[in-house]
Amino acid sequence: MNTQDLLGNLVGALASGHLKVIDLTQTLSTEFPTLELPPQFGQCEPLRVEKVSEYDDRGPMWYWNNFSCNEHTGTHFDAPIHWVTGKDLANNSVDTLPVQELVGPAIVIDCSAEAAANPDFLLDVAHLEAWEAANGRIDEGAWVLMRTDWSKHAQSSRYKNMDETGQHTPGPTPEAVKFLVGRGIRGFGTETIGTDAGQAHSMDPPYPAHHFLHGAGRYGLQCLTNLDRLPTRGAVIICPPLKLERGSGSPLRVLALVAA
Ligand code: 23J
Ligand code: MN
Repeated sequence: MNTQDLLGNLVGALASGHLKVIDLTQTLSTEFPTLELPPQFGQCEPLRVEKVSEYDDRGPMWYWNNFSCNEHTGTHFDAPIHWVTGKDLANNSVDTLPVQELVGPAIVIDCSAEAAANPDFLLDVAHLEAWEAANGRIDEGAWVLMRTDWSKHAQSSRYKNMDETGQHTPGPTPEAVKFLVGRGIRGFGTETIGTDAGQAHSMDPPYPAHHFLHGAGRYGLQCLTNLDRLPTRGAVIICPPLKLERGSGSPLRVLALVAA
């Protein structure tokens, strides 16, 4: 195989528009909603921004800000070290994970109709088997993206959909996550605040997507958007988190390459 041709074809397809780049990232603002855990636990900080200068006395020719947030604020990546099940794996933090795995194929499981009808919708094994019957086997090394169109609620209270019992947002069943890990997927991405459903704290095990994905050294992506613009299969995503020392995750830009 001639590497120069491969990269030349890629550059040519990008330049000609035969390959489109789609942004799967939500704008990270100080208003962007963050995860709310039960009150006995530590909480996720939203983005904070403090201006240093804007072409003024503090910096006459430059504009810049200091910012801070949680590793899990906004559209973000989850590394295996985030969960106790992945704590002893090799290369389990964002600074050490293999970068080859940060560019790869993505498939989309469309749950948008089900999630619109039921905010507590759970993606189960039967749904995945029906997807495979229609589209072929889920590839080893694929990112599996759960489309719910929940990203469209990011500006409203429906994004978290809180009531006295917590968040009500869609996610996978424990069995569905085990099935996907068995297929050898690289990671699981959602349009909601977690890879887990809003009510996943009361599942067995609690937070099964985090439990099984990270225990198997697989990754998570959360708060994605524009999944309705991706094909069912055939997209390639690029999702490198920040290289934070021993980081459990990080906000990032997620891009998809799609044949036009
Ligand atoms: C910590 C505890 C529970 C959850 C999460 C974090 C996340 O969703 C996250 O952002 O990783 S469910
Ligand atoms: Mn996270």
